[in-house]
Amino acid sequence: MSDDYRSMWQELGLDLDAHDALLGVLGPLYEQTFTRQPNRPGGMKYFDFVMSEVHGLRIKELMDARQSGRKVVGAFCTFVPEEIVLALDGILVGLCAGAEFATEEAEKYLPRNTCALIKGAFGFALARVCPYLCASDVVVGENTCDGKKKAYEIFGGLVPNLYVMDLPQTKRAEGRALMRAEFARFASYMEELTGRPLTVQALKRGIATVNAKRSAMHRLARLRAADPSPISGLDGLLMNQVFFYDDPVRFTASVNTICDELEARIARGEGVAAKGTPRVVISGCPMAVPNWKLPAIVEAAGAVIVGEESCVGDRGTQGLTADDGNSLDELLDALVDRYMGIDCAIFSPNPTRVAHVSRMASELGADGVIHYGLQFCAPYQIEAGPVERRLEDEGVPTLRIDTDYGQEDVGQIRTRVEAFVERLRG
Ligand code: BJ8
Repeated sequence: MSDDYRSMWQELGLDLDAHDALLGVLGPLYEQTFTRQPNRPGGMKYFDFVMSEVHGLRIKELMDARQSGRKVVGAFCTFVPEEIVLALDGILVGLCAGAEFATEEAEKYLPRNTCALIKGAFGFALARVCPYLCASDVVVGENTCDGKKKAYEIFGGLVPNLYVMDLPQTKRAEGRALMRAEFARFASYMEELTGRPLTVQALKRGIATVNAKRSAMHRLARLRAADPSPISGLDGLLMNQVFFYDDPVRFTASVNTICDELEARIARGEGVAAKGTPRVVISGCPMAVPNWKLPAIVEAAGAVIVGEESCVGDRGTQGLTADDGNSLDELLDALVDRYMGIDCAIFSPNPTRVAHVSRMASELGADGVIHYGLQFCAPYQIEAGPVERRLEDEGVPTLRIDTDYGQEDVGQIRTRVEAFVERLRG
């Protein structure tokens, strides 16, 4: 990354030494995890470039957009409706932290037994190493699990611009009504922030942009059903991660370009691994950049990951929003229809998630499912039981991995994953 960005980072208020330390780890980790994979599709070069500039060029784009009067909205969760942000000429970026940083500092604010995702977000904020956080005009926190809900009460004291969105815990009519009211409140807030009125035409445009982005990801997901798989799980995950950072129109075009290439590969019978390689779906907690720990272990053990039932994956990209409404009320209702379909474990009960994992395993021809839970994440760790039981009953082998962002348990996880892959081969 160019040194020219240093003055930009300084202006953003980053701690340059700490930020250098972070980039010093991320660069080699990316190189070792991604660029050395065999048989990568050529189109992944675009994603390598995006990642190499994720703290550089993309941040510069955001700053230039702010200069021209656009607003940047940072969000931690897939429930935040990008359609509304785009309709008001804003830009939505993901803020979830997929690495541990300044954990000791974070633990001055949070109990040790808080999930790594929340601790990581605090660590990045306290250490001032996240340019996305600093470049955001508003940071949207969402009251989902208890950990996030209570953490935002403290996080509000660490950042000057936190907006908290309430979210339902149930899919009943009352839950839907709450989401509808909160989306309307968010739309009003964004109107005030941007000084623009939300119009039917603008919201239709926002919906069309996000639908196109999700459709491209659906196309990618379908292509990953081929055997041999035309793309590795690591690269599939990377595209799902970049989904939250890149310009949506450019991202959509890049995903479709790669899909063209994958279609040609499939037609030639080419893949990243031999036909018959054990195929795995990963299900559970979101894996934000640069959380590549478990997928790297799984693919190094000789399996190929063919799908992610995760918010950084199929749970986040599933469904499209109907755009045939003729009023803001109708379009907001359609947005709520789409977002209520997200089967996050914060919903109780949450029966569609179990069915979702099962359907993915069958449609993608998976030989097994690995349930990934972050330690201290009660919603997903508890839901792992019903997911496993349903899949095992259907004859799909499962493995449960509970871990965090540390490297201490890598050896132990590798041993368990290798044994699981052997079971799948058998
Ligand atoms: S829609 S999954 S992004 S809430 S890992 S913080 S659940 S204790 S991330 Fe999530 Fe939105 Fe749901 Fe998706 Fe809590 Fe668990 Fe931590 Fe979690």
